[in-house]
This record gives sequence, C-alpha cells and structure tokens, in this order.
Amino acid sequence: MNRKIVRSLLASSAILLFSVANALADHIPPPPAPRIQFAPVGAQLDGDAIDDILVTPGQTIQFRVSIDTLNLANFGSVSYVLDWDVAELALQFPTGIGPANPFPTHGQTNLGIGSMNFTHINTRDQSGVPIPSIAGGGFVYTLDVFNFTVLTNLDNNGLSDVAVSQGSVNTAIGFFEINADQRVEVQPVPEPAVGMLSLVGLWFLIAASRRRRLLKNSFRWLG
Ligand SMILES: [Ca+2]
Ligand SMILES: [Ca+2]
Repeated sequence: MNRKIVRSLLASSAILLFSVANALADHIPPPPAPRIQFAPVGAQLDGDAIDDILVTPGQTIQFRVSIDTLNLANFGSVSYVLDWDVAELALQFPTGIGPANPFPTHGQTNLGIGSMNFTHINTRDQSGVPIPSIAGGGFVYTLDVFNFTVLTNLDNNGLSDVAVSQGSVNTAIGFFEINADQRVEVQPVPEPAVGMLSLVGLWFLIAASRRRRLLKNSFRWLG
C-alpha cells in the first residue's frame, strides 16, 4: 500500500470518527439540572423557530413560572428575569404568588419597559428552605402567576413575547446560575383563508341553485 493510499485512508477514518463523535454528542441528553420554566409552553404552529400560542385580543392569558429543583441543594433565594412584548401583552398587577411558593418574602424590580426581575427570599435563613424530594426528579414550586391582557397589536413576527432568563439561586455554598432560557410567541388566530371562503360560497350557490331547480320541477309537476 503506498503512502498516498495510507494518507487517504487515515483522513477518511478521521472524518468518520469526527462524524460519529458529533452524532453521539447530538444525542447525549443534557445532565439533569435545576431550571426556571413556565407554562403554557406553546407549540410550533408555523415556519419560524419559536413556539406559538394562539390568542384573541381582549382575552387574559395566564403564565405560571416555576422552579424545578432537580439535583439542587436547599436554597435561600431564587431570582429570574421576565421579559414580555408590551406591544402585544399588558401585564396585570398585582402579579400572583404561586400557591405552594415556600418563600416568605417576595420582591420585584422594574428593569425597563417589559422587563422585570422577580426574587423570592427566605430572609430568616439564607442557607435555604427545605426542598421536598420526589423519586426520579426534582420538586417543582410554582413561584409566580402572571396574567396578561392580550392587546390588539398582535403580530405573528416570529419574535419572543414572553421569556424567562437569568435564573439564579443562593444556597449554603453560595450563589450560582441555573438554567432559565424559555420563550414563546403569542399570535392571532388565523383568519379563514380566502380560498376556503370561496369554496364555502360556491357550496351555498350550488345548494341554492339545486333548491330552485327542485322547486321549479315541483311546480311543473303540480301544474
Ligand atoms: Ca412559531
Ligand atoms: Ca407575536
């Protein structure tokens, strides 16, 4: 085997190994970790990257933000940022505290238009509140309940309308960041397509014409 063939074989093997490693990396699930999350999560309804929720102007839509305490030590406080599009949604005040939120003190800071920081603190004991554990996972506390009024400027623009980010907790061993990276878009219920309207119109025309013909035939038979 000459050197050229050996070099070529080595290069092919390296490319194959790289591809296999990449494929494996794509399929390795991320390690379980505590995170801030919200519901409803929405669903993919169109061609852009963000998940969607269909809404109607004037309605109230509720989002519940929670912390999944998976693999987390007891914590003395939790904090995150909520961002929303003020052109499409108006946050109703006062905001609500989750029914099982274990923290005695709650804070919120305005960070700018459509951006607020929410903090829940156990001021009596910064080393943490006890976290109940459940088999196979963390314990989920609902931290906040947000009601938004849907505005008339709804836009299906593929941009985030509600998002959480910058999650952090304080435990006995100090502050650290936790995963908080979720967003969703709200968009108007689509109008029926013009083609569909035309089909419905056509069906009515055919039905009316058939009825007229039947009536005409009945009169002819009677006469
Ligand atoms: Ca979408
Ligand atoms: Ca939107």
